[in-house]
Amino acid sequence: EDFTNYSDAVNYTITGIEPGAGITVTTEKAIEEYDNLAGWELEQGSTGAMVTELGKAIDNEDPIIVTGWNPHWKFAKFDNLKYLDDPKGIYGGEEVIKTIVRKGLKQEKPNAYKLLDQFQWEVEDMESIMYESAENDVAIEDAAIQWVQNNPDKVEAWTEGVEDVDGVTVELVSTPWDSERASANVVAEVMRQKGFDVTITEVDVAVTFEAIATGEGDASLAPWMPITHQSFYEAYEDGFEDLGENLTGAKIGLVVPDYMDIDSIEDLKP
Ligand code: PBE
Repeated sequence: EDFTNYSDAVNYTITGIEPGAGITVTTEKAIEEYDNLAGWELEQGSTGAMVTELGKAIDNEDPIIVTGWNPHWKFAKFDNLKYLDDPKGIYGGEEVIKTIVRKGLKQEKPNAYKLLDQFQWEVEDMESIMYESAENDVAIEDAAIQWVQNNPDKVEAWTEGVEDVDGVTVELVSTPWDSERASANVVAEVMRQKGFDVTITEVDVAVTFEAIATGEGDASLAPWMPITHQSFYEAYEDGFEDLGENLTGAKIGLVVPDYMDIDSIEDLKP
């Protein structure tokens, strides 16, 4: 048996996540652009199912190729994962996560705008909430509240010059991944402490951008750029204001266990 023929073993299938994810769109593009991926398929489902499949494969030392990203706790849970090189640069290099707000927010809710504009944190901050939730079975909401309590210096920087308010509503629109659930819940908690009445609505990537562009939602901390959500961003960019990065050092790509003897997307056989 030829164990180096991973393509056959995985049935020419990449194990993906939700159909609406940016990484799903990007991977469809990779399948088109890499000649050696002609005839390959992206199996779509959910992040949970992907992680389950990945865990099973690793238990059996079976080959598997998944759509992966950082920050995510799978890299801590499985310490043997690697990104495949992407010589065509389809998945880009460094990704950042941005804050976008609806037009008019600055005039109508200046203190909310100021806080959102000042929010920015590090990969390690976001990961600590995700790990706490995944490893200790703590709800992201609770892990986020705990993080806010443990990080007064950061909270102080984000709230500098922000006045207390009395029940001003803020509608945060977010995507359903742990990374964005962490940022949304942290910012929501900090805003609540300043007197805002905050709701978080979790929707698809496309709906996130649409909601901010139409003014249905006030803000989102969820856009991954410049590659992951590029098509959504460009479709709606006339309708929102971009407040810049809230996190740098994110990444997306194709991920495999390191017992697989390949390094590049181009090593996959057609
Ligand atoms: N992700 C996590 C999302 C954004 C955050 C990379 C899975 C995606 O849209 O692909």
